[in-house]
Amino acid sequence: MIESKTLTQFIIEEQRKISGATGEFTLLINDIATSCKAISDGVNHGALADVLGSAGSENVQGETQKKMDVLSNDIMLHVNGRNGHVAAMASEEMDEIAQIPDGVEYGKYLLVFDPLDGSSNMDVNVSVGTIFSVLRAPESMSSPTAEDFLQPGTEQVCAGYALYGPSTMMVLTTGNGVNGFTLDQDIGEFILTHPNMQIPEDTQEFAINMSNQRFWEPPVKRYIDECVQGVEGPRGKDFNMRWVASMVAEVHRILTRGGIFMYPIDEKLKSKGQGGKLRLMYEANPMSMIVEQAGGASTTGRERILDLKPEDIHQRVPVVLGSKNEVERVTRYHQE
Ligand code: AHM
Ligand code: MG
Repeated sequence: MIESKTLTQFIIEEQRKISGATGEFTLLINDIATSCKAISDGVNHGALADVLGSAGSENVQGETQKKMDVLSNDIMLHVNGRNGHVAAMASEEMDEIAQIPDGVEYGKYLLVFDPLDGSSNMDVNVSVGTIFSVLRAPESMSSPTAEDFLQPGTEQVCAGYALYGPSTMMVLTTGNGVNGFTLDQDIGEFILTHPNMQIPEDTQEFAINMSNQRFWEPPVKRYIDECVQGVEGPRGKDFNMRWVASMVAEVHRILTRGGIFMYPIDEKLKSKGQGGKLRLMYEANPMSMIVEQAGGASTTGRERILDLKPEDIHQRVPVVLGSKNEVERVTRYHQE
C-alpha cells in the first residue's frame, strides 16, 4: 500500500505539470471521488439499506426513478455543491440545472452527471455506475444558465465514471490518457491500478440490444448481420456478444479487452420523437472522451460525437463506440 498511488496524489502530480493551476480542479475531483464512495456504499448495502425499488416518482425523461437514482443525485448535488469548485450542476435526474447553495462561492467549473446509470440493474444486483463530465464555466460567473452548459464534448476538461461492480472503480481522463483506480474499501481511497488504459483497435465482440433489431436502420442491420454470420460470412471470423444494459459496465469491458458498443437510432426511437436513447451531455460525451483518449473511436454512425454542438441538456444521440477499426466500419456502412 505504501508504494501505491492514490487518486488524489495522481491528480496533484498532473496539476503540477500545468503552470498557473490553482488546485481548484484537484479539489473538485476529490469531491467527485467522495460522492462516488458514498454512492458505492449505498449500492453495496442494497436491500440492507432499503435502497432497492422504485422511488414512486418520474424524472424529466418520463422514466420511473429508482430510490437509488434519487439518493445518488442528492449525494452528487450535496457533496459537489458545497465547496465552491462548481458554478452549477446538471443531471439526468433534474429538468433544470442546479444552482449552488446560497452563501457558497461560484467555482470555475460546471459539472454534468448521470448519478446512477443503468439503475434498472440495481434490483437484480448487476453493475451500475456514475458518469460525469466537467466543463469550464464562463469567466466571472454569476447565476449560470442552461445555455452555459451547451458546449461540445471537445471542450470537456475532464470526463469519468465510477463503476459499482465486483469492485468499485473510478476511471477518468483529463485529456492526457485514461487511468483506472480501484477503491480500497479498507482505507477508503481510490488506488491507481489501471494506468494508461488502451482499447485494442480490433475486436470480435459486439454489444447491442438485439430486441430492437427489427427497428434498426440498414447500415446497423448489415453490420450486425455480418458479425452474426461469423466464419461463414464476409467477415470470415466468429463474433461474441454481450449486453449488460449498463453503459458503464459496457464501456469498462471495452476499455479492458476491446469491443464495440452500439445504441443506434432506430424506427422505434424516431416514432417517439427521440434522436437516440442515450443522452449526449452526461452519457455520450464523457464516454466518447474516455474512449478516444484510450485510442478508440466514438460516432453517431454519421458524425464524431465530441464535435456535436448540444442544443439541450437532455438531448439524446445515437452512440457507436469502441475499437477503432470496427467503429470506422460502421461509420463507412452509414456513408455507403
Ligand atoms: P439510464 O440512464 O436510464 O439507466 O439508461 C441508460 C442505460 C444505459 O446504461 C444502457 O446502455 C441502456 O440504457 C440500456 O437500454 P435498454 O434497456 O434499452 O437495453
Ligand atoms: Mg444513464
